[in-house]
Amino acid sequence: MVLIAAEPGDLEIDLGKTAVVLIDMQRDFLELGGFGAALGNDVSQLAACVEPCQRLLAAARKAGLLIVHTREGHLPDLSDAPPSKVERGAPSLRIGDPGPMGRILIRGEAGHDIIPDLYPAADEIVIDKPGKGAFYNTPLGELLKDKGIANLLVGGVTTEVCVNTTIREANDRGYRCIAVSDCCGSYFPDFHDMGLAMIKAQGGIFGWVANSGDVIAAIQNTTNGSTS
Ligand code: TIU
Repeated sequence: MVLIAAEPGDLEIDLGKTAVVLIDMQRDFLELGGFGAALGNDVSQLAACVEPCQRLLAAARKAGLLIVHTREGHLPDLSDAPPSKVERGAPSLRIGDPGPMGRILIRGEAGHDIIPDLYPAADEIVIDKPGKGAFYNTPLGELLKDKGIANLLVGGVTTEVCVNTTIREANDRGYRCIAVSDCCGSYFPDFHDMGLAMIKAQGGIFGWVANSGDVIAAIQNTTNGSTS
């Protein structure tokens, strides 16, 4: 058992029942020419969470934690993409359109892949998801159940969209979710802050929020974790 300094209160968890879940750290969201940019977003806003995610991943790998990466995207024939999603808004490129990194948000295309800095190791799990939440229409729930996982350390993009949706789905399924604050990123700083605030409000209505320094210190089972 380790104690993680968190809000709204410190949390004691069994690391043997804990997984790191990195949400959608894909070129389509973090790089120019992908889905995020096509929606009109400033993708440079997401760069700050990459390095903390690298540190979290390194600590988790060293400690032997279960590591799950997710990717949002659709089959080439768009059979798993609701028209209401494809037709939404007025993006410069729609899901399935050809872009500089291949077809936008389509599995197997360059843009759909995870950024090189956070590339999954061969033994890590990669969950392809058609929705914003990582449990909807994916094998994630069964997989976590099989592995006896009870706690999720969650980072990724974007804080208020896929990270929040996944944490809400996980919370309803009985998982203790800890959003690792600086490992999450949003195109909108205000939404990032409120996305985290909503998780930890009301006594932790969806879960807990902790920074990567404190989480990594707990994983390493040290006591000098209060860095920021
Ligand atoms: N647009 C936006 O903020 N996010 C997404 O569409 N997907 C994820 O958050 N991964």
